[in-house]
Amino acid sequence: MVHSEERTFVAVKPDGVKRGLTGEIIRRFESKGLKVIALKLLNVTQEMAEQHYAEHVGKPFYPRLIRYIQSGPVVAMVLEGYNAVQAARHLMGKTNPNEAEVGTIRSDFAMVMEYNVVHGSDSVESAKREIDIYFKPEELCENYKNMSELVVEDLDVE
Ligand code: IDP
Ligand code: MG
Repeated sequence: MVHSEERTFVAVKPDGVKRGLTGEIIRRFESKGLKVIALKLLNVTQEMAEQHYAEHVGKPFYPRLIRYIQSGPVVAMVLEGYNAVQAARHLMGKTNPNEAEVGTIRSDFAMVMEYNVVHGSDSVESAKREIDIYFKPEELCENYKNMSELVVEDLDVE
């Protein structure tokens, strides 16, 4: 990983997987230039769900959120790249699909806040925490380069 790169945790939520949107969602992140360095389909356990959404304990939508993330398999991934956290959030759009900008994943594929098809970390610290919930260190593949790294290396030189 070169200096200006960071990592983020992204997941296609159960509604996205069930609707067959996994490929389309990954394509958008890849096309942007983000590099997939870990990827798996899994069922989220109660313990993982509670860890992932610890910040939302006590909110009215919390019980539904915990049920939702366990309502089918999710596709979890780690994306690496320049400004990865913000880049992924920008592609996803706002939490409420009806406020998300047209052209973002949530605007294009979701109707309501409860089922907004994709998760993305909101900071580098959250990303580290969430990656640890979903992946073992050895599941991250760090030993290959994608095209966007050439751009990042150029930026680092300046
Ligand atoms: P984010 O996913 O855009 O980071 P958060 O505020 O972290 O949004 O909320 C986590 C998830 O909880 C959202 O993606 C959405 O699925 C759900 N959620 C958030 N706020 C609400 C709400 O007001 N009503 C119902 N569901 C919500
Ligand atoms: Mg969040």
